[in-house]
Amino acid sequence: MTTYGIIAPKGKFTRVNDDLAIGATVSVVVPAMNEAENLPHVFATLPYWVDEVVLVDGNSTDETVSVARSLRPGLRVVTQTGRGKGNALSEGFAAATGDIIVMIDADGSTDGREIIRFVSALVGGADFAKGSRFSSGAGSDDISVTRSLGNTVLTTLTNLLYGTRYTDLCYGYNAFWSRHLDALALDCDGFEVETLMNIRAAQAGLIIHEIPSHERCRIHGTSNLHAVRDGWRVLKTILRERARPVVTRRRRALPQVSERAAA
Ligand SMILES: Nc1nc2c(ncn2[C@@H]2O[C@H](COP(=O)(O)OP(=O)(O)OP(=O)(O)O)[C@@H](O)[C@H]2O)c(=O)[nH]1
Ligand SMILES: [Mg+2]
Repeated sequence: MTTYGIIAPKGKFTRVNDDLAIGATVSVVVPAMNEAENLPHVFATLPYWVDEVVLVDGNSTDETVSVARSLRPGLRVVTQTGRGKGNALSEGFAAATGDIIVMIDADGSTDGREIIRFVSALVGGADFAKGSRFSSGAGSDDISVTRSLGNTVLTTLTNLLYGTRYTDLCYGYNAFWSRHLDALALDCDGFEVETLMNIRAAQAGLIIHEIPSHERCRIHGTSNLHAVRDGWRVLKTILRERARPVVTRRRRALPQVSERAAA
């Protein structure tokens, strides 16, 4: 058996298959608001080796919580105290206990069978594994022309302002080592949360890998996203973050030999 991951902070290894174990535990955080009909499909795609699933309930008025509990004994349920997907994710991340945190949606658009790609990138050296619907090998059954255009403009602006080379900005499938939660310092409420994560991960000097992902259509129900309202929030986030003082964790360049000799 091959073991990947040089650090096993909690001394636990997660066996992914007969040939592979990783030295880390994996939590999956799922924000859900009225997704009872979709959860059976979503949970069915989760790999058996995931250590913990945290469902963050947005005060659903349907059977989201009871359906989720019946599907997954041992499920952890967090009832969010604020409003919006950003608040839900912040509270879910804070509750998660895994070394690695993966975020997926509860509407059936993100496929749990892709989690291995994200986890592999992290144990292979990335700090932050960022899903993309537009990188090579990726796709979307769901995105409209208007949203695609808006996403392209916002992604390009982010790349120009922050020196990143992202191919996608507003996608809800990402994963990271939980030790970087402080660097992300999430403090937003709405759908701008992925943008904020992507910008702060870059500003903190994290090693970011884009992971090709195929976005599917929401299976049941209607989207909570409003393109204009939420696009505007994303734009404000991109511009506002420029003014924020940043402490990067990028290593300082090694001192010149002469400086070291003089020390
Ligand atoms: N807990 C919680 N979950 C939310 C909230 N808003 C959205 N979500 C969840 O976040 C995920 C993404 O929300 P969607 O409404 O599908 O929005 P989207 O995926 O950005 O947009 P579409 O591409 O149109 O589906 C889903 O699992 C929602 O149930 C909220 O206020 N609280
Ligand atoms: Mg969706």
